[in-house]
Amino acid sequence: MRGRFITFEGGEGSGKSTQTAALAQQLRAHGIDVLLTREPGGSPGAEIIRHVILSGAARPFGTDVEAILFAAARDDHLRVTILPALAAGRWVICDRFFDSTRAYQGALGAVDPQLIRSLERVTVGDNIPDLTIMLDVPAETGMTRAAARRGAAHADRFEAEDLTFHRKLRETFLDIARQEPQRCVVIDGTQPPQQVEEAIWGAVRDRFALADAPIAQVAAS
Ligand code: Z5A
Repeated sequence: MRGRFITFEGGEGSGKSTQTAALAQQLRAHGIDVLLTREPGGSPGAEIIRHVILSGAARPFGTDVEAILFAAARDDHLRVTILPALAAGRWVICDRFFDSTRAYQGALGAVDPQLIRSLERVTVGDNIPDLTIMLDVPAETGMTRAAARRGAAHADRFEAEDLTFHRKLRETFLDIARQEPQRCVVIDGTQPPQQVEEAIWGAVRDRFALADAPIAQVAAS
């Protein structure tokens, strides 16, 4: 049986890396084979493109070219990593996917929606996520968290954008969730990590009709 495909979206510092890892652990405790991956990246070819984009090297070519590069990375990631895992029955958790292109390059980068749709059609096609968790935090919170974590290191291509950019980004993700409520669940990411984890687990358990307790507890009861 094909595995399930779960994506996480949200602004920077919204807690995606923390929560994708927590969900993978929870699913594994339920006996589910999980592949944890991320975008841009997740395959050798896509990791090279990640470096080109996040270093800012592609910025002078404009947002259309950046959107095309994200799409090229996604195409490789899907073909090399995600689709084979799903076909083998594994569950795939991906930190960012096509909603990030819609938001960062589409809404914020002003890339023509028709180009965004065409890129989705040729890369993603019917491989739409079964569930998308939108981690929602105010832009200020996310930027403060990301800056604290970064320390003295340089901000990357998108971290360097200003507060207005990150506020608009948040609204764009919430708009996507409003437009596709059957796929997206918005989770309040301002709560302590353990509470965020429980809220996500509730959404995943309900969506896929999973038992509440891990396998070890079920077996012991
Ligand atoms: N991008 C794009 O433009 N178009 C695309 O199509 C795609 C991506 C796919 C990738 O950056 C960049 O590419 C991204 C969008 C763009 N740009 N930005 N900005 P990345 O992969 O390097 O990083 P990111 O995806 O933006 O995530 P992040 O900034 O690393 O943050 P996060 O994963 O959401 O959060 P975190 O690492 O789990 O947590 C951040 C800190 O907050 C950390 O110290 C945690 O311990 C702390 N934290 C986490 N949760 C909490 C709670 N609940 N309370 C308090 N503190 C917390």
